Amino acid sequence: MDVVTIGDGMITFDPGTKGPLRFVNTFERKIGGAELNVMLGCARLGLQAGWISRLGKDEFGRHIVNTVRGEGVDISEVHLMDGYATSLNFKEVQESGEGRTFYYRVPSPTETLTPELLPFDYIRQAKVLHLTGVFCAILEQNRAITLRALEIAKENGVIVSFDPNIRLRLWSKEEARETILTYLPFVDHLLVSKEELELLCDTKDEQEILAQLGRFNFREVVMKDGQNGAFALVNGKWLHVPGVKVAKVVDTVGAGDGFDSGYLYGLLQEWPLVERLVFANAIGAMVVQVNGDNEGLPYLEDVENFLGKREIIER
Ligand code: KDG
Repeated sequence: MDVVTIGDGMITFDPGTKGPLRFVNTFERKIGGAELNVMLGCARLGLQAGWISRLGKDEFGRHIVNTVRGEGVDISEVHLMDGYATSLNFKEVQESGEGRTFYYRVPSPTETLTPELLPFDYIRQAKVLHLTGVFCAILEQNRAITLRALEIAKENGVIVSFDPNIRLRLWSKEEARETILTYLPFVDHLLVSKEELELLCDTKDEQEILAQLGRFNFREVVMKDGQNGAFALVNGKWLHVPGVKVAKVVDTVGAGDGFDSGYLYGLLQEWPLVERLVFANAIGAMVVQVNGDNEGLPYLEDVENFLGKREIIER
């Protein structure tokens, strides 16, 4: 495996109309989940991606597994659990375009995972372990699983990338900070947003943030900044790699996951930092032009085409 992850997967219901959810009568059924999105992105780029998960043994669990398998993600460590319902996520879109998310994880089937049940060899043989803050936010017991996975990776020379992906609908700022700070000593590549960095460091002061980051042993810290692109910490200073402006932003959900998949692809090709960030920015820009959490994740040739490196003749 090039990259493996651990996370919940969910059915995402997109409303057919705008406005309060109680008046929405039709929904489109899609799939989502931060870690799952990253693996879909990696698989579309041609990486061998593996997903460790637990879903309900129900029609929705089967649908997710079939879709993910069809996309080429390894699902040998995804199990459908008797007596559990697959997690759901209903989206509400207000007239202004602002959205709200309603999670139904009652509880998440990942509740059946324990540190002892983690597939040791599966993690050990991977080149990269990619984890995010969503998995540890949804269930308190998942925090020990995350820690165990990080230990396995470190003990076996697996590169660790981590995206805090802080969802304040899932946990408080304090809980997120306290938990994620215990993971950072294991992290090689931190893929974070500016807001998350400020939350984790509990300050907006740039110098203080740099000082706090300096206490860890990161190989790379990458700060994602949406349409503005990304920043990487090089010799104590932020190096800016501008993003790609898109004519129309349709849906920003999943853009960060797309960015992560591009970054991981570049990392595994051993590309220089700037090339990695240009590629990752391009994927973020492509994802926001399509509705859905993962529908806009491109194939490799699509990114090359987007970046003007390859011409695709459409007709
Ligand atoms: O990053 C996008 C994800 O957040 C989305 O696909 C689903 O909200 C989600 C979650 O909790 O993983």
